[in-house]
Amino acid sequence: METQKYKRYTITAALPYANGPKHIGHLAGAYIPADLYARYLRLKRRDVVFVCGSDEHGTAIANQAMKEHTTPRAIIDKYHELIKYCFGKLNISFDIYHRTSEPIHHETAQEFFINLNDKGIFTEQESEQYFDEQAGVFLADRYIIGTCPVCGNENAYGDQCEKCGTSLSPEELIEPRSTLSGNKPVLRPTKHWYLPLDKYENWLREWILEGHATDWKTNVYGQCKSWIDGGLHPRAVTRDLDWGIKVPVPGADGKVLYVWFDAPIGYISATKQWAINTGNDWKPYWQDPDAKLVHFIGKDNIVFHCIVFPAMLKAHGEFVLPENVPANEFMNLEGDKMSTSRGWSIEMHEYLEDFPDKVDELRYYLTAIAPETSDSEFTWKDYQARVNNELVAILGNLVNRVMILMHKFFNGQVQTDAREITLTHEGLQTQLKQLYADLEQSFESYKFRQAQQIVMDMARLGNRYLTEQEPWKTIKTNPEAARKSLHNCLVLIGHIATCLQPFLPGTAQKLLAMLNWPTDIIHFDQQIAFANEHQLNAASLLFEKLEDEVIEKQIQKLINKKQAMEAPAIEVTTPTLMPAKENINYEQFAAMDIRIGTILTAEKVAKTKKLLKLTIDTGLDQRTVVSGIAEHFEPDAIIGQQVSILANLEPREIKGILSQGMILMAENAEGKLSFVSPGEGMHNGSVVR
Ligand code: B3M
Ligand code: ZN
Repeated sequence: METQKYKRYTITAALPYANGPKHIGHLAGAYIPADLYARYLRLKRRDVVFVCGSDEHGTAIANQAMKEHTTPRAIIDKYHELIKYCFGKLNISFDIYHRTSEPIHHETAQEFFINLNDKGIFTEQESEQYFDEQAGVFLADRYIIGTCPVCGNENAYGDQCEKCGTSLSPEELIEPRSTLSGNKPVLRPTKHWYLPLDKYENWLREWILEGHATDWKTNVYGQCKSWIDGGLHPRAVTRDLDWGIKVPVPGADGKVLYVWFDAPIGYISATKQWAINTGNDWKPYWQDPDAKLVHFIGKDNIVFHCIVFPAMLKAHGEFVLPENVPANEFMNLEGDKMSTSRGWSIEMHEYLEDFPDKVDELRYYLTAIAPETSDSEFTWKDYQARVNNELVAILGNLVNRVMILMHKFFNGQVQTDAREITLTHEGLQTQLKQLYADLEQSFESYKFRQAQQIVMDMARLGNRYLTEQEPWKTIKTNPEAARKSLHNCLVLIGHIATCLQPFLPGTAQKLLAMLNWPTDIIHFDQQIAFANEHQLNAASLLFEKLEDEVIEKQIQKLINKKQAMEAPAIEVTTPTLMPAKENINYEQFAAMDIRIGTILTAEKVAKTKKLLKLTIDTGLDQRTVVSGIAEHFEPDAIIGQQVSILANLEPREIKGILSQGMILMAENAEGKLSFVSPGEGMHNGSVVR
């Protein structure tokens, strides 16, 4: 019996900002490791809740709304859906993917603030901040532009000059002006609430620097140490902004909670919502000392998860503290930093569009090169090599050989009696046992790269054993020996399927189906057993070899994307205004079922100039629509776009694709197209009439 210190596990993965698509670097940094850990714990029959959701407040959202000439609400609705869709497709097994715009989160964050405020934790301080007198609001840094004191760029932002990269504060700008009115802003006193981190310095020193010196990763511990040693200062937890959670105390009109105050509380609200959905109680997962709280994040979030949020939890007093924060370093791409805005990235949805059937290949590679101790690097060539030389040549090969031989020699029948449910080869048995022990040890210490290698070692072990035993030879001289060795291989494959579940959940399911085990999850302590005369299913290919062309195409695509980002395309136009049409009656109009939907995927239809193949979430379903807009929009640019769709248009086949409905477009006299998109808060499935 293993002794367990913790009764339940609360696993969180950083809430991604819903201000744009997320790339595979994010995936490797937080979401895959968190998923591996959560899946591992479930295989160990531990009580786990795994939560995440979209971070929908803060200037990141407001800035993106400004960039896209739309509202923050439209931005979060669009990107929340896209991000959630991608995580689902990538098999990230969240128990809930929540969002911080939900009322339950607003309430939870406000209660938290009130709790600390009532305890007298905060200090209130006045400071001077730029105010736009015409718009009547305080200006967040991004809403102020002016001349950069370093390079003279006349359009530098209050927080950064994008030309020379210098980070700035608004007071440094020469001739500042408001982006809202264009006027010169004035400095006005404003009051804010501060969390006095300085008062928690001693406690943090003890809790982290003494308490977690050996179990936290060195990169995490090191960052915490330099923050604490550098001296902690009070941090404002409120902002003058109109997008966010209202500060729930008198005298705070026009102020919202700082996004980093509300976002981590989002983990708690997500757990609350999960508990409501599933009939559980959320409290034990956050307040019971037997609960182990683990935050999975990227290294840029360390200070908030190791210092600020724990100080908030400590101040509140009723919550457990994170037991570990296994933050990862960054993953670079083909020799450069990954960046969505510079176009040097592989976005999750881009990968899924090109490789919808290679989810496990991506999961495998991202874990194989996970930036656990230092920055790592994704290259398409290395991805190809890992898939071909490891997944295909080691794992796929073992399974393929064993299945083929079993079918060839024994018609796929496992003839065994109940005594032979375990490995009959002692050497194999001992080695496997050791590998299991190492595997669990790796998981428990958050070494997922190593853990995955260990599962591959199981496959290597199988290949070696098979080569040694040569059942293709012994079948002629000693069929019983052939049967035994193949049987041992099958049992081993059963163990591999079990251990693969966290890493490659789709592949594990395929293996279980081949072995004809009718189960959706195999726990670690479960016996690998075959009934007498057990019949194996037909073998299917686990992985395909990746050809050079496929890889070259991806490298080219990356280069093209970056270039397109640097020089935006000019649209071709053909002016003519459509003449008025004849009247129709109301019934004819009412017969049309027009809905609001979101574009989930978009790709060019091969050998056509005009057509895009779109997947639309109509609220009713997800369906394919072929649309003649390819000359007007880049497929990647319209993912997540909300549109109006005529949903009950007779489906028809276009270039061999069944198109189910039509996207409504506005077209001006110059032939420019635009989507017909709704205003705020229109969810997919909303009716247009
Ligand atoms: N949204 C920052 C990020 O996406 C932030 C994380 C919040 S976790 C509570 O990197
Ligand atoms: Zn500059």
